[in-house]
Amino acid sequence: MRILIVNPNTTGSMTARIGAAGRAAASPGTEVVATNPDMGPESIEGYYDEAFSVPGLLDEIRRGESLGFDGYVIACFDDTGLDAARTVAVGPVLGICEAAMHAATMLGGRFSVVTTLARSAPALESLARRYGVGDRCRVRASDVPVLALEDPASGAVRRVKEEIRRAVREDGAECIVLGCAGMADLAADLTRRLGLPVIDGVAAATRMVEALVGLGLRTSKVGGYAAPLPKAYAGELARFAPPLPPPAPEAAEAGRKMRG
Ligand code: 5HY
Repeated sequence: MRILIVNPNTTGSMTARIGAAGRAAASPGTEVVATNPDMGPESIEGYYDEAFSVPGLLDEIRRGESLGFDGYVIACFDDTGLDAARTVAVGPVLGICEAAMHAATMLGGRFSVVTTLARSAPALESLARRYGVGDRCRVRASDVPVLALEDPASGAVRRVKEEIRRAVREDGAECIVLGCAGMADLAADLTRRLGLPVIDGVAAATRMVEALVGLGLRTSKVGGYAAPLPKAYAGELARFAPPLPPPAPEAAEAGRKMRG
């Protein structure tokens, strides 16, 4: 099977690390491709960035459909554009927050999310309530800008680890969820060092998408995730108007052949 992981921000180095985490988690025989839009914010830190990352994200999902991908991961901890992405995808689409939070509830009672900036925390608290785990989840911010995680000299990783240790001490956290796709490469080492599950949503979502595809399950199209209705879009957004062009037959066929 083929899984497309979309980093909705436009920082290629982050996409590369996200792709490596997804490939490390995937089963043999599963091809994982990581991509990011070429338009939009370099990082997503709050509601405004999140809004402007969605058009580029949807472009990548549409491209994945034309290439015949079987499932998708949205690799931003805000689960950016998740519902809209599900309306244009046939296969399963998982957000890394949703996947990591549900994994945490299967491994422990209370868990703490350690994210980047404080401004990102309210959206994650809202997602925890939406996913039905709000009463078991504490969200902490490590006061680290997203792109500082791309700079080993920034001290960002040290600050994240310090906040994780505080969460274990002060929250009674039984699991830790890494609250940024850019933290994906910290999970294994921290799990060993801290002696409790430290969950990276990129890996969790990749394996969960594999499971759903392997069960032959796809996104439901009988309700809110039905394909967008045809209508006109004005101005610079005109190219996003539904009906979305059907996957180009040769590209879709090529995609199916690549699946093997
Ligand atoms: C993420 N931002 O996973 C989120 C994390 C955050 O660009 N990728 C981003 O801080 O909201």
